[in-house]
Amino acid sequence: MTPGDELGEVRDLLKSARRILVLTGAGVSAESGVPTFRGSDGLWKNHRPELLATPEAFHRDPRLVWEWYGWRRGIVGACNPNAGHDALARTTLRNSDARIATQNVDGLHASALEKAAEATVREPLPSTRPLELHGSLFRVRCTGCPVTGKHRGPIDATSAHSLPHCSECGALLRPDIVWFGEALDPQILEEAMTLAAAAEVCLVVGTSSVVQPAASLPRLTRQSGGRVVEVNPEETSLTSAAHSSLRGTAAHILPRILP
Ligand code: BJW
Ligand code: ZN
Repeated sequence: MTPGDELGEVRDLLKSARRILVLTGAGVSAESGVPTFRGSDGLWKNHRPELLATPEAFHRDPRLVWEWYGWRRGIVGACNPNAGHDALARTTLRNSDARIATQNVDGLHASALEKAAEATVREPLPSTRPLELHGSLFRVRCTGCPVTGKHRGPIDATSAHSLPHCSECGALLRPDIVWFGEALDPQILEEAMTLAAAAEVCLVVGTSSVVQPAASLPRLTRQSGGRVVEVNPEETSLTSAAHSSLRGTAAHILPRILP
């Protein structure tokens, strides 16, 4: 089959399917200017995950961890959704049985959805909200009480005192992000697993598919008889288990395959 035939086949599949789960990773935001994690230009090339993205790292040196997340907020805050986010947003607005589950913490799917909803004068249903499996760069939670909330401002990491603190109990706030060794929000994970098992198609975009439990979602679709389609310029850990692998970038391929 030529790449053009495969593209057309996937387009037909997505046109006829109703229940679609889209699983995205850092690659979907790469063309917006957000760095990925693995690979030659990835964040983990120059930053050690065990010093920055674990609860132990935060306990040891909250200033260092907040400094890193403040830097990342600055990068992501200057980025906009790309044609891939936009195509996915239009699909989830049109089809209430299509849902995005993202490993990304950049909020770009939600921004694209807001933009698409404005363009159609259609209020997005709460059910179109992307499932943020690994949390958000722009939310915090308290280390001392159950407080959580939005937090978009710059981070002053010059001293332990200047870091964000809880207005309710005074304890240190932390990024509301799922670090290595931490459990995902059980409700969000449960919802993603249910959608994956029920999906006619799981469309997997821009993830190396090595981080669990997210990487197992497409396998649930496959086990229950659904199709798995991958969009990625590179081969990944999922490729051998995917029914189709479209080699190309998210911003190039997604507008060509989504109805
Ligand atoms: C393009 C493109 C373009 C480029 N278009 N594509 C052994 C030891 C220790 C732990 C484990 C272990 N084995 C398994 C584990 C568990 C661990 C895990 O999976 N580790 C693996 C790495 C081995 N998982 C966890 O710890 C998870 N929790 C857990 O398991 O809990 C269990 C538990 C249960 C009950 C109680 C307690 C615990 C949590 C995982 C959290 C992951 N967090 C991170 C960082 C924090 C977020 C942040 O700071 O931003 O999330 S890790 C990092 O990887 C980030 C990402 O969301 C995640 C996935 O990465 P992603 O998105 O796939 O990015 P890349 O860079 O890997 O890939 C980019 C892809 O895009 C590439 O394929 C490119 O080709 C492609 N691309 N340009 C399309 N233009
Ligand atoms: Zn508190």
